[in-house]
Amino acid sequence: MPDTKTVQYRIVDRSSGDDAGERAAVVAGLFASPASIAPKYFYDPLGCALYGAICQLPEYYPTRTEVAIFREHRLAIAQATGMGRQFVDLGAGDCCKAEAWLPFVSPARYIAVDIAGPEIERALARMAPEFPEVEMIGVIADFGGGLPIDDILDERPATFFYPGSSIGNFTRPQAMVFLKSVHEKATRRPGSGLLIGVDGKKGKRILDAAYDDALGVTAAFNRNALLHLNSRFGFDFDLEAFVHRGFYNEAEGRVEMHLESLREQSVKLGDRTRRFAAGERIHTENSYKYRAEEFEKMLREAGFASIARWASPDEGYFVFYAS
Ligand code: AVI
Repeated sequence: MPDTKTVQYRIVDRSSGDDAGERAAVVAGLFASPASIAPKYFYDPLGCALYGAICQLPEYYPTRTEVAIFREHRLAIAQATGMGRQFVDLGAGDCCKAEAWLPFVSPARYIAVDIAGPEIERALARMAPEFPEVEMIGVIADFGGGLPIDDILDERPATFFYPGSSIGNFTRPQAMVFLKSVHEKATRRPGSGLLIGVDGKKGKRILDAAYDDALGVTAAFNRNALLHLNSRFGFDFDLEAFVHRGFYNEAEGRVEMHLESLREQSVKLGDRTRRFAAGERIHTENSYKYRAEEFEKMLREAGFASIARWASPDEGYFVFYAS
């Protein structure tokens, strides 16, 4: 008998579809000095799996710390956000973090937004039968340049959920643009708010280890960006010729990840060739860390007037609900 169960979710593809434009932007980033690769290129299927493994590493504390805050304060946070709303999961990935919230906030709609299409599709197929009363929508989008969901949201209040300290992967100006755009969407739907996880500033030893773990999973995650670019755009990066660097830059208040060329080498980027000197780095990610007051100030600057905060016992990780 064929499986006749109704599909209870839909996927909206808001990815650019402009492969040539994307490729040109990647090549321009690689030819710049210093060279860079946008962190979105971490998240092909293998990169998503590696990120899942990172979240389980003993050194990588943010995920388990945030989960512990959510567990401990579940009812108070659910009370702050309210029930029966639209629950908008930004950077949803495998949707596991949001899944734990659904029974407590009983949303009318769940909207999962992520650049990794196969990942959200798999997650919604898994979740839809568990929550038949919730309308489920997956949106494939890179929301670094804005949140393309105005026509998907309806007029009901929305909880914008941005966990995992992903806000740290934006520069401060980009983070402000993002917070203002969420605030603007929230204002148009009274009763809405932003539930966000933010990693705090802490000692260099802890941060260095969190982004350069003993098993080398973060190194694999970083180098996989090269593998992804090779398969997506036909480049010929030799993965063994680049080494992972991940460390806390205290002056900038951010963890930086780079790929460092082990020797002088040439890489073919289609019809152009990029020469790398020994020791030259490709900057692949920033992960900004914030003091609680610093981030609260940004939320106020973005227009949020009411801010609740929950912290880990060591005050090293924060969850805010801003409305
Ligand atoms: C997704 N993001 C919040 C992670 C972070 O901590 O900046 C990505 C990551 N990079 C290395 N490890 C984890």
